This record gives sequence, structure tokens and C-alpha cells, in this order.
Amino acid sequence: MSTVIDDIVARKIFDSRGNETIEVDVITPSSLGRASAPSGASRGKNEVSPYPRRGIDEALKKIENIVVPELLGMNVDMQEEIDEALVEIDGTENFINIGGNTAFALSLAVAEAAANAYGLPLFQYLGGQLAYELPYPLGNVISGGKHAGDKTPDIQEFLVLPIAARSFQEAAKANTLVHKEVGKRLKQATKDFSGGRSDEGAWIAKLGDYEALELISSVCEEVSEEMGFECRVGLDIAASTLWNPKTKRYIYSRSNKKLDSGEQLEYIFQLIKQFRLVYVEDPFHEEDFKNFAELTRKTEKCLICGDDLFVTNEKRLKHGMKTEAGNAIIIKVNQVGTLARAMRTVRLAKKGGYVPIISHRSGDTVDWHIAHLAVGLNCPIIKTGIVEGARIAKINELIRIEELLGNRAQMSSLPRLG
Ligand code: 2PG
Ligand code: MG
Repeated sequence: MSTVIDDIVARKIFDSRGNETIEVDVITPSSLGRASAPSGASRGKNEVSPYPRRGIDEALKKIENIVVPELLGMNVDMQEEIDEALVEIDGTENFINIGGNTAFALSLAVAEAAANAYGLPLFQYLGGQLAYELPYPLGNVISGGKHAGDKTPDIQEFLVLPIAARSFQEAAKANTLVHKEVGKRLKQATKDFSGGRSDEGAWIAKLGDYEALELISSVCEEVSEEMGFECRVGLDIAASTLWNPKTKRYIYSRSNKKLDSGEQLEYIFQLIKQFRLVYVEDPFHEEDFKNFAELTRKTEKCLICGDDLFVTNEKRLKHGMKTEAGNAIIIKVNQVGTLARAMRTVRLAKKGGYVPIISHRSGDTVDWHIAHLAVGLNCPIIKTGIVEGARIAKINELIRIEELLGNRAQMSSLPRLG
């Protein structure tokens, strides 16, 4: 069996928003690996640059002219070396020349080509015999903020986390029940609700943050009862999108609130207490390690998670650990460009007691790699949507992984929440 790269083919395909994205095939004599890049709408300013200045077409040219000649002849099972070569070819930390999405598609396609060459599913290739724990699905039920637009909640995502589910299949089922029931109640209660959904498949409705929280909390209680295990509520505040750096205020335009950092801290803390939240992502803007730390100190059984704060970056996580900011981290491989970098960040997170949460992006494809990364890298939570094709692709792949693992399958262990 040979793992030598024979050929690399890159193309433009479409993502779930109908935007062009990059897909890469990596070919060895015995296998094919294929991966496509997702894209964010509320991107962190410290993420690597997604494409070269002139966009995907320039990325495709660069793959052909400068990447392929370097990678041909390398072995797909040398992930670290290949990912390092990508950084060197680019010549910048932030993938300004070839683009982070380009690096992402190449890096993941290499990993899959290696797994296929060894005849292993990707999660087993990455995690070996010890990869048998399934993640809890953190699913988006109601969208707001930048993901939904006018008159919708100011908070970007209202999420459900089935914290005590016995199997992935049941966990995913619980999330669909919450999503359906919330939709039903919105239809009954909200004038001119059209059944519209965001890119991530979450409902778009004219609601305030409180109303959305009351609705999802009450449905979660009902579904917890029905399923026989606890489903709890989480939020992605995406606070960088609310932050006005000039006035130093968080602007909640729908509810007409302007909060300074101290008031924001108090507000989020109240929400955690009142709605027994188990998860809060990006409660402060992307440079505010200090208030992240303050909130983490104040709360006990709630994950305080950095997405735009850490951008999957090892250095930023190290700084977070030093300042004790947060206790969980979103892992989006395309925020840093390569699988090797993301794996190092996951390792560091675990060492420092942070919960790594593997995540989709609002623009995504039916690529299911993050399902395998969740199991293979042992991430206890996967953040993805509950409905919509690109999200379901990941959920269904996890159902297949659970089936493949048979008796060995177990749900991950979460820190005590609630
Ligand atoms: C987020 C993500 C995914 P985007 O903020 O967590 O939900 O959004 O992909 O638009 O950055
Ligand atoms: Mg986020």
C-alpha cells in the first residue's frame, strides 16, 4: 500500500449559502481524500485570512502553481510535515498568500486520504482504539443577531444541549423535538411568523432575547420529561458583533439597550442564573480576556466558551489559560488553516482543563469531517445545526459512527453542568 501523493485536484463548489467555496481531492495510488471549506458570517478578527486577496480563483492558481509541486511525492500519513509545508509555502502565519480555507481543504483531504489508504474511518485513524466516545450535539434552535437580521433577537444563537442523553442517536432526537416544538409554538404565538430559518436551520422570528429564552427553556423542560434526560439551554452571544469600540458599549438594538462592560457582565450573569444556562459563548468582545475571566470566576456549572476570543489559536488559548478566561473553546479548523494546528490547540485545551467543542460554520457544505474530528480528537461537544442539509450531514455521520462502534460506543463525559 502506498501513501504517496500522486495528484491533487482543486475546484470551486457551492456552500449552503450558494457562495463559492473550495474543494480539494488528494489522490494516492490506493486512496482518495476529499474536503471542502466552510465559511463564517460572524468571523473573528484574529482568524487567518480565508482566501488570497483576489479570492478563490487566485487560490486555485496558487494550488496548481506552488502547492502541488511541493506536495507531490509526500506521504499523506505525514500530516504534521504536510501541514508545516503549507505554512512554509504560504510564508505567513495568517495564510495571507494561499488562504486559510485553501489550507483547510488540503489539510483535511490529506487526512482523509491517509485514513482511506489504511482502510480506517477518519475518527479511528486520528484517535486509534481509544476513540469511542460520542459528543453531545449542541444545536441551534433560534437565530438572531448577524445570522438573522432586523427585529430578531440581538443574541446570535439560542442553543439546546442534551446534557444527560444516553446515546448520540437519542441526543440528536431530543434536539429535533426541541426544534420542532419551538417552531410549532412560534407559529401559534407570533404574528406574521413565516416559518423562516437561518443558514444554520434555526428559526427566524420577531422576538426579544427574553422571549426567545423563555420559549426555548420551557420547551426544553417538556422535551427533557418526554425523553427522560435533561436538555438545557445555551447561548452564543457573539458579543463582538454587538460591541461598539468607540462608545465602549454593547448595543442591543432590538431592545434598545447600551451596556458597558460591567453591565454586560451583570446581564449575562443574570441570564445564566435565571435560565440555568449550561453554555455561554463569546459573552464579551474578542479582546476582552479580563471580563471572560471575571464571568468564569463568578459562575460554577456553566461553560464559558471562547470562539472569536480564541479563534482555535494555540497562542490565544495560552493567554486565556494564563488569565483564566473561559473554560471551553470552540474549535473551527479553518480559523487556523490546518488540522495539525487545530489538534495542538485541542491538546492544550485538554491539558488546561478547557472543554474543546468542535464546530460547524454558518456557511457550510455536506462535508462531514467534523463528526470524525469530534470522536477522533475526543471533543465532548459538537456544535452544529439541528436541521438543514449541511448540519444533518454531520449529525447522520455521527449516528453511523455510533453504530460502527457498537457496544464500545459511549457518550463523552462532560464536566458537571447545571
Ligand atoms: C459562530 C458561528 C457558527 P460563523 O459564531 O459560532 O454558529 O458562526 O460561522 O458565522 O462564524
Ligand atoms: Mg460563535
